[in-house]
Amino acid sequence: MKIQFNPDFWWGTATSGPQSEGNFGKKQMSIMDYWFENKPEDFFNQVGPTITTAVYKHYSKDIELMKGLKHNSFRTSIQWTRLIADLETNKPDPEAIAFYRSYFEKLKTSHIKVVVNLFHFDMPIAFQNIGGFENPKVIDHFVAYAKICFQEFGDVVDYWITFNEPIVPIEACYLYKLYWPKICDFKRAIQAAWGTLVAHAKVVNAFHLLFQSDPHKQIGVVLNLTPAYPKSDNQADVQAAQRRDLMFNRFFLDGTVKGTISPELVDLLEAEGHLPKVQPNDLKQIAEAKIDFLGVNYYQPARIQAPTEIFEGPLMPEKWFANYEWPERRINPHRGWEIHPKTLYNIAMDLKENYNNIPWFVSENGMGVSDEGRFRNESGQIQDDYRIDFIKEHLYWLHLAIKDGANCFGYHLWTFIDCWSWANAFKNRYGLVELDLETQNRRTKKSGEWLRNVIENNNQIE
Ligand code: BGP
Repeated sequence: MKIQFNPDFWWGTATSGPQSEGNFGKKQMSIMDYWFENKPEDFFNQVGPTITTAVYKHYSKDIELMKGLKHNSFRTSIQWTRLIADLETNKPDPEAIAFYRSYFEKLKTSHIKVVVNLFHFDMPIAFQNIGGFENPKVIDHFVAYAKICFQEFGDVVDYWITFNEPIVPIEACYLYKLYWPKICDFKRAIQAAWGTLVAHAKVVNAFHLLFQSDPHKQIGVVLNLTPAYPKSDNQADVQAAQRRDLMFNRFFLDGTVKGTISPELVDLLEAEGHLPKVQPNDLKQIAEAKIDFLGVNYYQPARIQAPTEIFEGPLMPEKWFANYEWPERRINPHRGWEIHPKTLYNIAMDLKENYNNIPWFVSENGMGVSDEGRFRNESGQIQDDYRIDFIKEHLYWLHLAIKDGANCFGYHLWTFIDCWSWANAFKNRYGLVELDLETQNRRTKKSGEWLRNVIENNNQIE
């Protein structure tokens, strides 16, 4: 198998501020900080966001390492809770501005395109306590924060992202009690999802107004797409999969790429009396906010069947569909997630055919592995051939999709250096570079060297 990507294809990795910066400088408390302070037992080995890759201190050296691995692009996020010193007045912190500025400038002078995300699950607790994005006041604060980011860093950063995986906090904070504040309330979930979409749209519109004369400045969103495959061709299974797709993929995909909401989803929610409260200008803002590009995080598809039992109790999406375990699925035993690279091709064709072939890139894809120390060779380097195979298979399908007309311009792996993760902390390691938590030493894994060779070898994979 020989695959080749364009010379200008984006190669790189992604992380986020809260998962990599560490406990330095001043910071307001996010829901993650608050959660850890109050329930450390929820976190793997009781390790919270205070222990990370400490990028705040090490970014300069890390960027050198990135250069060595031939990255031409990289995504991270600004922490709202770091940048803004006073959440009431939206006053920024000069120390935080200086940190991000120096970090982004170092990337730029190293010829690494920097993609900056404004929100990666890190709602300030003070705002969550007044309803998060359910509350229009919080949306206004988010827009004010975004404008400060554009003003402060707009000369260094060309590529911006409003939200990473906006559906995840809806599921994790509002439906399934996975992340703080661990609410289980479908109506509030819908209101928070609506508020997130409106916040996204207002930020995109503000961005386009600010940079209208500069075609180099672009803004998009990162969505985790999980195509829903029905268990069978039976109408009930097919309908269940469609409903799951509407809720968990199409709401944000249609809302951000087309500026519309699917009428089927509106009907479903209306029938339950669960339509969100809509402010006078919301629909106009959403319709006007066309993104310039899309980031797709792809890990696994969803396998869906019709609900198997009569649903009782307060409404949950499970009234409409149930998960099912496809007997033929290949599972990553460490993370429990299905490995199905061909789905990346299917996503690409969907974007081509139904989303006006919007320019997009794979903004996250990766394999989380626990206890990776087992795979060291005599010299101590992690031999992660499983990760190389995982990447190869996904790139194979991506390359076929590009041949078939997909408008995909890059591939970012999750992640550069093993990083902290929500609740799972350092359980699942994803990095091209290993982090020694005791010493903070970094050591490139076999996969990092492999990817460097791909890029050096003219973007060619054997
Ligand atoms: C993605 C998130 C990342 C990261 C990754 C791995 O959905 O955008 O922030 O956490 O998942 O997740 P985990 O560490 O739970 O395996």
